Amino acid sequence: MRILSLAGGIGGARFLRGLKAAAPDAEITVIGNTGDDITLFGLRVCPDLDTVMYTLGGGIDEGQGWGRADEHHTVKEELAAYGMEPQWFGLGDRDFATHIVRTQMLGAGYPLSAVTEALCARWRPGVRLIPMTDDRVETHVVIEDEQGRRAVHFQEWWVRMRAAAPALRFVLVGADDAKPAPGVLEAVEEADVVILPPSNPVVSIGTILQIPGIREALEPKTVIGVSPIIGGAPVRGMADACLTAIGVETSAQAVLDLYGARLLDGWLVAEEDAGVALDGVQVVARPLLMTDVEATAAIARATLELAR
Ligand code: GDP
Ligand code: FO1
Ligand code: CA
Ligand code: CA
Repeated sequence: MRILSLAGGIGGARFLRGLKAAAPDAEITVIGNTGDDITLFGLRVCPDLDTVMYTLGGGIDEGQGWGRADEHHTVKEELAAYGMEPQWFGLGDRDFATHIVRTQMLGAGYPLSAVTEALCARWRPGVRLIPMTDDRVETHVVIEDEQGRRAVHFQEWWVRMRAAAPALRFVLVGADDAKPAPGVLEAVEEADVVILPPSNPVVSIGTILQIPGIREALEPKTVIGVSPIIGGAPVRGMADACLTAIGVETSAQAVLDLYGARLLDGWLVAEEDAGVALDGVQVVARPLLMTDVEATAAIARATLELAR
């Protein structure tokens, strides 16, 4: 069986670990979000691609959910000693090596998809991980606070401000001219089932769907989504701040309505959200907490059953 999944960072990566356990013989392709990407100290950092790669490859800091296990921060401390900014983004020494390899390859002319494949040759994530696009796109956030109205990089809003400044809107800079990375549309075409994992519906899944051609390619496929919102709140992170910014309520029903019946064929909600419904979409209520790999595999099995 060929399974295609979109993915953001932590939510997507954890779901994929369960999916691999649930479907060990499946060929899994993952389209990763690159809207979170940022250039720091001259290095290109791709947080969501790395979170998927490290989580599935066994290198993730499990407690934190992003970055490397057994990490040290000597380089960060030394940069800070020079007064280098920003100091609000925590890059570890082991993680730095990934960004150095990536930046060197990008500088030599390799597209991000080829760079990601090269990095995955080390991590062997057990899935084919493709960035949504090789073109440079970045999510910026229009905010308004004491300093007035301005746009900041998504990471500055998310990490430095902890999403405290209300977002007026998100802009995926570069999206209009971006093309799906090589292999993306082919993987969609060949997929027996497409999964939208419980990733952020706005700045992870919503971002991937904004790359021209991807949403249109997905619509005719069998697409099953897993709600990242349980009982009116995100399980972790600040997805509520993102949903509010685009005028969508933080509920499993509202995210279902946002994705819509043109895209979705099935929607998994938590048991406390039973009753959520939309014409043309089959809704099933199941335990949706990814507490461990076995619980997550059960969620993944439920998505595959819904697809049948
Ligand atoms: P990020 O890029 O690291 O923010 O990760 P994603 O976009 O892939 O996923 C973030 C979303 O995962 C958040 O909105 C959470 O609500 C959701 N999430 C995290 N853990 C769980 C869980 O155990 N169950 C469900 N259903 N959603 C979860
Ligand atoms: N998230 C944080 O909250 N603080 C950080 O300092 C931070 C550093 C970081 C470094 C590398 C990386 O791959 C991810 C990192 N993240 C950090 C997570 C990252 O900001 C994610 O994009 C967000 O969790 C939203 O998806
Ligand atoms: Ca992310
Ligand atoms: Ca469909």
